[in-house]
Amino acid sequence: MRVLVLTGAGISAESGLPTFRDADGLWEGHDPTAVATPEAYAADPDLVHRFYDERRAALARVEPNAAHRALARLDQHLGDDLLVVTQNIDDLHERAGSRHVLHMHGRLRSAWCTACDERSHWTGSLGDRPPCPACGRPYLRPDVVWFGEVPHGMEQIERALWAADLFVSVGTSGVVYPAAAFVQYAAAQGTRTLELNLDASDTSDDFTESRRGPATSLVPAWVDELLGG
Ligand code: BV8
Repeated sequence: MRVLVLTGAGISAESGLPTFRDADGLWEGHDPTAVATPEAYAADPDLVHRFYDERRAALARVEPNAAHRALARLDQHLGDDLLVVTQNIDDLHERAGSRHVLHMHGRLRSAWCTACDERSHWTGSLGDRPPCPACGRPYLRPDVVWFGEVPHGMEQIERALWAADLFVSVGTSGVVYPAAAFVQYAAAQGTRTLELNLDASDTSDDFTESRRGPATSLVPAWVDELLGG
């Protein structure tokens, strides 16, 4: 049984990390989708660094939840037959024990040097323009995929979608492309698709089955079902 699980901000919500569309969905009065762009970074790098420095600091204060842990348990059983493609830039899947994770939108705990192109593990702030560990120059940016930039791992994701017997989406609003189109790609080749989400999403109608509820109850229950209890 080959499984591809796509996760979004909703799987980390119960760990205390706000989703993009939480409540008023604003950060310092800005629409996050307007801050997560190369244009915003060019126009006001301090604002964009603050946006990511605050989220990177918050990440140190939260833990994986039962949904992340259930997927890690599934990883132990399925190994290479499971791929978790996450839109999230937090590292909660890895901290829960998942080993097969692809961050298609990058990672908060990574800094990318625009001078030498090196990526470095990073847990501190970037707003004070620290030197790149590889080249020493002060040109580190958040290693995340902004709107208008190309997501990571698209070829690997398309191969995994093609091979999957089951596509499961957890905690995503189905607004952002190309991730939002994965369910149509899977359904077009007859793959069974399952949505586990708190609310209806933009793509709920495209799923074979859609279950409503918090990830910390839906995901463990689904993993038990898949592994036979
Ligand atoms: C690209 C990293 C070309 C940074 C992010 C017009 C039409 C279609 C597309 C476009 C268009 N104009 C522009 C585009 C393209 C654009 C796009 O899709 N824009 C949207 C706004 C329309 N996309 C891009 O630019 C992408 N690049 O297209 O390049 C290309 C394409 C293919 C191949 C090659 C090249 C790049 C997009 C990446 C942007 N970066 N993140 C950062 O994090 O700061 S996106 C960011 O927002 C997240 O990563 C995530 O993807 C998205 C937020 O979505 P969700 O994760 O779903 O979170 P959200 O808050 O929306 O929803 C939470 C859900 O959880 C809700 O449904 C809620 O009900 C549920 N939930 C809440 N609590 C719980 C829960 N569920 C369960 N339990 C709970 N407790």
